[in-house]
Amino acid sequence: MLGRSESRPTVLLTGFGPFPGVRVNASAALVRHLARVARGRLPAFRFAAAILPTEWARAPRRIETLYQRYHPVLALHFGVASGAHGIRLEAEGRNFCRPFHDAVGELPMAATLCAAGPAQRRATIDVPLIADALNRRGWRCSISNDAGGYLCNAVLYHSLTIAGGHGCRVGFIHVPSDLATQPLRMAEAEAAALKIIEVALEPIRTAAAETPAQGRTSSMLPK
Ligand code: PCA
Repeated sequence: MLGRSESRPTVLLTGFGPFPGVRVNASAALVRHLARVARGRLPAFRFAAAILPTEWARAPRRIETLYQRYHPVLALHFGVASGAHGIRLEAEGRNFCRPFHDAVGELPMAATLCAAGPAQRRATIDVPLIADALNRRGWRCSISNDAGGYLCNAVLYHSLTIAGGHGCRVGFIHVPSDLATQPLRMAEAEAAALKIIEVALEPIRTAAAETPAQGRTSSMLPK
C-alpha cells in the first residue's frame, strides 16, 4: 500500500552549492526553508528539496536522479545572480555553455549542452502570469530570456529536456546573491517563492480536477 507521502504528487525544489566567487550560495538556504514552509501551506503535495553541485558534469546527472526518484509534477530551480535586483524568472534555457570554471575548477566539455538538442527550451510554468502575481504583491519581479550560460542555464535546459518525458512543469528563478540585505531579504524571497509555487501549481490542480478518477495516475493531484 502506498503511504501518505508516496501518494501525493511531488514538487521538486533545487538550489545550488558554492561556486567561484560565491562561497555561500543563498539559494541553498532559500530552498531548504521554502520546502519546510510549503509542506505546511500545501499539504496535498510532497516537497523535495535538493542542493545541486555547481558542476558541469555532476549537476545534470543529479537532476536526472532526482526525476527518477521523485517523478515530480513541478520542478522549480533556484540560483543566485549577482546582478539580480529582485526575483528574475528565466523564460528559457539555451543550448550553450560559457567557458566558466565550475566549483571543482572544470570547464564545460563542449560549447553546447546537447549536440542534437534545440537551440532553446522554453520554461513550462506560466512566466508572465507569475511575474504579474508577484509584482501585484509588491515583490520586484522581472522576466529574462538569458539565464546566463553558466550552471543555472544548464540546469534549466537539462531539466526541461528530462521533464518532457515525465509530464512535469519546469521553471527557473534567479534571486540576488545576498538575501541578507535589501532589495530582497530571505523572508521576502521565501514569501515570493511560495507564491510562485502556488501559481505554478494552478494548471496542475485544474488538470487533475478535470481528469476522471479512474484515468488518474499516481502522479496526478488527488482532488
Ligand atoms: N548561480 C549560477 C550557478 C549557481 C548559481 O546559484 C548561475 O547563475 O549560473
